[in-house]
Amino acid sequence: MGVLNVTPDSFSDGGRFVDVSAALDHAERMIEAGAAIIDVGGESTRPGAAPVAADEEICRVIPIIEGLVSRGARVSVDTSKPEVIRAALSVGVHLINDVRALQSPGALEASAAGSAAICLMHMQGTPVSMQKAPAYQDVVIEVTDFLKARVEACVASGIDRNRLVVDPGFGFGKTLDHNLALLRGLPKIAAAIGLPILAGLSRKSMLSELTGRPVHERLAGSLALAFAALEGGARIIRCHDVAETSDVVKVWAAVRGRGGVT
Ligand code: 8Y7
Repeated sequence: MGVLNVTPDSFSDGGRFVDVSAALDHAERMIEAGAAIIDVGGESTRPGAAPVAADEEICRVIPIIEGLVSRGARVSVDTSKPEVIRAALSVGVHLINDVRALQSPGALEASAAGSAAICLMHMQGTPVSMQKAPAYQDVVIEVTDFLKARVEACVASGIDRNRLVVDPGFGFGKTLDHNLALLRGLPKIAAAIGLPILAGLSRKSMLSELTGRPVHERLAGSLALAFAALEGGARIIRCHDVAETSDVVKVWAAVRGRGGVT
């Protein structure tokens, strides 16, 4: 899954893809480099980022989703808002990627009305507060229980279980130790939930703690984390550096005798 930010304030690609044709070109390059899914986001979850109104988010993401769908790409929308979910479904989006796991009022109903896949992510707190003092008794158990409960809420709303993917939400209300515990706990989470796992670790600040490097020097660390996530059972890797991450997936698949992964 390649990240396509269409926000003027995203921490890593901020302001670089403002017009539709530039965004589509970047997506095209990610697809050529091996991305199976393009994740289009119009609101940054970075702490301190300005909130975006639904109509503004729709203006940012819908032309790009439409363009990508018409080119035959598989497209994900990174949003929590029911209005954006409905608009994206109406232009044929394939996956709803919600860092709030459809907990915003109306998001569950909006998603249930379509047939797209859904990624339910765990976050402790809100994007503004989440890194202030993340605390858990047992992060693996708590994240697993939360994701299970959200899966059940989806099923109770009429969403078929086979539409769902879960994500522990690396960096969303987690210290370095929490992130590492979740990475080690991926097989346990996968076994407990029985759904595909998506992992987003690309360029995240845990790599600053581990390597001391600024955001654009975290490629090697990101690739190491991608390999670790695959080893733990993750089946979708959300990343910025698609060509390099795609090589990691190919090498991992060969090492583990899982040829044919695309
Ligand atoms: C994730 C994500 C971000 C993630 C899923 C960033 C939108 C921050 N991270 N969605 N989104 N999982 N499912 O560093 O880890 O890219 S935004």
